Amino acid sequence: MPKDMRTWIRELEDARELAHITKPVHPHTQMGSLLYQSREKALLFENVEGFQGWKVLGMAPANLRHAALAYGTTVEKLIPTAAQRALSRKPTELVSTGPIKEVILKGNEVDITKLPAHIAGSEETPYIAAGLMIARDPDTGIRNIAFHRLQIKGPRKTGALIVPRHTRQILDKHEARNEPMPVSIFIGHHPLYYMAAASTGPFEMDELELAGGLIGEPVKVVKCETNDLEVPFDAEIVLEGQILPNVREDEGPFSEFHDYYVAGMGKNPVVQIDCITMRHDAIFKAIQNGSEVEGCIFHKVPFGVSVYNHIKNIGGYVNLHNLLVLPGLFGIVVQMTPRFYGEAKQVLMGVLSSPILHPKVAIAVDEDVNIFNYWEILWAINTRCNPQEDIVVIPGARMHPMDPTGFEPFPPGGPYWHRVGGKVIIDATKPPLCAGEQARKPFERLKPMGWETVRLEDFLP
Ligand SMILES: Cc1cc2nc3c(=O)[nH]c(=O)nc-3n(C[C@H](O)[C@H](O)[C@H](O)COP(=O)(O)O)c2cc1C
Ligand SMILES: [Mn+2]
Repeated sequence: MPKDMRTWIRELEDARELAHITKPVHPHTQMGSLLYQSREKALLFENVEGFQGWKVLGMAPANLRHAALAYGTTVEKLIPTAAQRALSRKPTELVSTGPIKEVILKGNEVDITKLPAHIAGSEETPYIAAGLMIARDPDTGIRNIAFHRLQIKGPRKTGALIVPRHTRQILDKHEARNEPMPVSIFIGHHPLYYMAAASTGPFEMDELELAGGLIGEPVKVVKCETNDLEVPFDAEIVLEGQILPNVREDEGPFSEFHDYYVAGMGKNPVVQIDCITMRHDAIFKAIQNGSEVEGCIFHKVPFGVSVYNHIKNIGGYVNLHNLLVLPGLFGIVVQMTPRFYGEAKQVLMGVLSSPILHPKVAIAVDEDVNIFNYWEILWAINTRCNPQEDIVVIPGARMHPMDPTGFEPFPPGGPYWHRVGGKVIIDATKPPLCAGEQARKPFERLKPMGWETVRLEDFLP
């Protein structure tokens, strides 16, 4: 069964996870606040003020429970399951047409200011936040897909934030030749496409082939109208265009994943839009960013997967159970059963040094700590960590360029944008298996008398 945004809306509906908002909502003044508040339910706005005829889907996923629904699993099994699925790839299948070609607007017919893009934060202007940008390496022909925030700057113009990763590398090649970089941006699809796009792996990884692996069948693509890229045939909206070589304009501010506005703003690249293709009843996709809202969920799963698959092979094999990306996205807690002295520290170094730039605080806990309960993580740090040996600070490491605690030697907009600062590992595990029962005994958690047999609910009125 193909998966698209329509099947996803039905999945949410069937799981009673979708709220239909029929009262009028203005995307510039009200939608951001409603999305930010809706941590439990996905929202389908059916009456979008000022943009008649449009519907907008947001907070879908609103939380890890929704993400687990998209993967067909539970929150507890989400990262190990998604990590396994991320190893599979399916080549894309070219088809002649699809719903994405129902409406085709070119040249002066293009007006992206008519899209119901919302204003996310109180200091901002409208952004397309759910656009997945496709670009192709001019030397190898390898396709890359990534999220890039797009600030609407006119009927055919957006700004774009491009963190130095794969898209940036492809842009560098075009700019060195002073040639525009063709891009196609698809908006609105099943969340597994978004998860694939936010995955960071080797440069050769085609994220649409990964999306095929995640949905369990090849992604069907159609040719674009104005460039030689291909896009999913069943997306809601596609913007075709080009990034103008060596052009930079002010971009930002924008609500970002860590709950701050000042993130990457400055002189950033500019996209010229040449064509829009879409479904005749296209549904727009809003993404609210900020801590623990939709934008974070699209980070937490692919980042967790990438780090999980990276660390599970450290030293040949790690008794790794699970991990969780913490609020703000700069922290990761790993649940493992260390076998050797120093093994947890070695794994935590891997957490800080994976394809993912964000991790700054890496914490390891044992299998008896529920990582989905922050109370338990703090308990483990407080009771199983001896700071003089279990906390190590690594100064002067490359960190995420939006981490406000870091020093920024180069600003955004260029290939060397980064920040540098400290990172920390916190080993909150008890003595490893090799230490033996006697060494581990003081760390055995108490069990109240009658545990697991005497249940409170049987005694309550
Ligand atoms: C909601 C969301 C928004 C994002 N916005 C941007 C962005 O504006 N610019 C950017 O460079 N990366 C952004 N990212 C991160 C990239 O999409 C992600 O790191 C991706 O893996 C990069 O792909 P690449 O490694 O193929 O370049 C965003 C990720 C998510 C989940
Ligand atoms: Mn990539």
